[in-house]
Amino acid sequence: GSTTDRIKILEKIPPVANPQAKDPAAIASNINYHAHYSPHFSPYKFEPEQAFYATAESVRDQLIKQWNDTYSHYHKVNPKQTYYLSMEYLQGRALTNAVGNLDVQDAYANALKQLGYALEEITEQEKDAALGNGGLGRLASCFLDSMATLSLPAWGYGLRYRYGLFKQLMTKTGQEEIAEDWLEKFSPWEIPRHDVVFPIRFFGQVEINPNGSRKWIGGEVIQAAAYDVPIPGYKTKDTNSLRLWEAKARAEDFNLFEFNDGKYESAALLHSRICAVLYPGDATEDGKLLRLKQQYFLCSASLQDIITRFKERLGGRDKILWSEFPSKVAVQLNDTHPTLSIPELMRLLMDDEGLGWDEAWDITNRTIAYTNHTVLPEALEKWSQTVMWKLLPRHMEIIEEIDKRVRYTLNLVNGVAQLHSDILKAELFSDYVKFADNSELPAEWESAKLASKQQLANYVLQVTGVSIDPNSLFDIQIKRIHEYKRQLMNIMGAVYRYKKLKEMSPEERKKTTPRTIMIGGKAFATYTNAKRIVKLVSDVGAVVNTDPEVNSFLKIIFVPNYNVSVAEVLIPGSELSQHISTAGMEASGTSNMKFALNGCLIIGTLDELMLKSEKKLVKKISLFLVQQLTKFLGCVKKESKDWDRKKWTKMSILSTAGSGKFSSDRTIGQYANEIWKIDECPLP
Ligand code: TH1
Repeated sequence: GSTTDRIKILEKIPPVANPQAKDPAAIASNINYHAHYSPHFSPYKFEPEQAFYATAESVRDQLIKQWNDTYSHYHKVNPKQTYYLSMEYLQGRALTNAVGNLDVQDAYANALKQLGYALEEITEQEKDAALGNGGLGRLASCFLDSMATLSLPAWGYGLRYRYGLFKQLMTKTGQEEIAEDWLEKFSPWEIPRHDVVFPIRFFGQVEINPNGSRKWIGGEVIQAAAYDVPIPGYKTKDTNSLRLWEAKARAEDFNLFEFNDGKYESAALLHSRICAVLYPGDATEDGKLLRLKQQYFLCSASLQDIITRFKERLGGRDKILWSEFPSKVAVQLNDTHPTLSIPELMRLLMDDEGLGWDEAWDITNRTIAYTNHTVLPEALEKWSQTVMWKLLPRHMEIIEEIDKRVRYTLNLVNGVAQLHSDILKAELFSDYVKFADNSELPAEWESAKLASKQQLANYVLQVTGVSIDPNSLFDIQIKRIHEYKRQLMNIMGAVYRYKKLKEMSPEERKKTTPRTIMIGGKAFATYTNAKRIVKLVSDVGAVVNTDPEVNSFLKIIFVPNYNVSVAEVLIPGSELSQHISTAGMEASGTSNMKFALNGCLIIGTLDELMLKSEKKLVKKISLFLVQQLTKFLGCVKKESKDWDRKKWTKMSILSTAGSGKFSSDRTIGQYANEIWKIDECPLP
């Protein structure tokens, strides 16, 4: 309808602030209330964008109730709580997830229908929250979801980047990066906490007191301000928090005289830019000073907050028993990025709370755990001692002391994968095999897959202008573009396929399985080879897709701007996906599990087959990485022969049936039992 039609509809529905609305009519009134009284837009417009914000605010009201209840429940029970520290979270869109978890999907769809909209049209309006690069950030977001779903008292801590991962625009020259302005209008999901602010120091010097204790003083101090994002669980009322820190200059540090003098770049203002942008590298080294500052900022703010909460929950006792700290707090570090948490906790315990080294070290050891995500040497962050001594002098003293004392003790670290080559053994799934052969399930399975493929085809047409056939085999590779992930080998395979098709007679071509190869992913802006691969894929596509002789048998698509919501369209529509990183280089990969769960067959590198020659090759990552092309094509050929619809469907059903182990709920359940030793704490 037109703008005037929509306003007429709104006039018939009284705006009512009823955050607990459950039935469609009351929800429609509540949405109308936000359209009028949350003054972000003119109430004389009710276009899809405004409708999205009003709907999101209405849903947020329901979340806030549960979020408050959960918080006060934890406060009362005072259970041991986990804090997940990560420099990255790839949350994607929140509205669909929130209405699903609150179990109000139908009610909201109905309410929006009364307001002249389809729910899908409204959810499409939301910008992705892309505060991460790839697998590591998405894993953190899946973990938050699972922690709430399992009713675990567990919070996430991260940074509120003003700009998240760049938007990828495809032009004639290849990828172009555009700033992702996810906060342009505002985010309906964040709750600014003006009451939660901590000072963060940089530079300065260490003062030694007469009694021998040490104190870090001077330098520059800025503020960390909290923004909370409610994280609802599935089929539970428990709603946890993702607390994102924003950097702010302190008013007293803002030198008005200097500013009036035309000196706009005062130290205070420079520091307030710490959270300006996410570092857009995925598993790459980055020794920049600003990144180190970001990391320390996250660690210090989060630990000060954790200690404050520990003190608040003493239950009226005035004496703090620090030995109790590890029985109330578990901190998980997502890769090396937040490891400054270790010297920071030591510093806070010793210098601020007056504990001795041994006690502080014992507490730190029992509180903090670390997960490793990669073996790529270039991803191990290194900082020069000169920079560290300047920026964090007290931490360097502590780090040197730790190094002296524990250099020869081996600590246990957990990784993100386990080789389980026998996991898909058919006998494990004998029950499922019966279902896979059952006469009704395969047909339903195939039609569900076809519907998802149709949606994907519509999406591809919309973003690339190329129409693809939902009856062709959908072969997908989506991940950050990296030489070790071997998108180059995949596209060379596609070129080989194209050449073979060109050589065939029309009759021979008709006997082949029509295939649509889709590749998507972002390349780090200064990673030249990765950007050349992006360009190559789209150029090969331009040739193949316009070749009338073969384009009904093969299409090659570069899917632009791969992100969480694009993945939500691609993965359900996939039949075959590529996980062909060089052997030993991919810590685990995570999209592989999402594909398998969605009934997609996956082609992967077998780590056990790691060849000596390949081992040598990967040391210096180079375009010779396509050496494995022949082997890859052999594998692809075998999979082509397997392309018998009935057989595929059975394999697909077994793939989904066998992927329960890869649910992040299972992972988090195991973390809770084995590492954090925390119990569930559901709302009564
Ligand atoms: C990824 C790994 O490459 C991937 O194999 C793994 O499945 C995923 O983490 C989740 O565990 C990593 N992403 C990053 C990003 C940065 C630094 C290191 C890694 S490892 C910035």
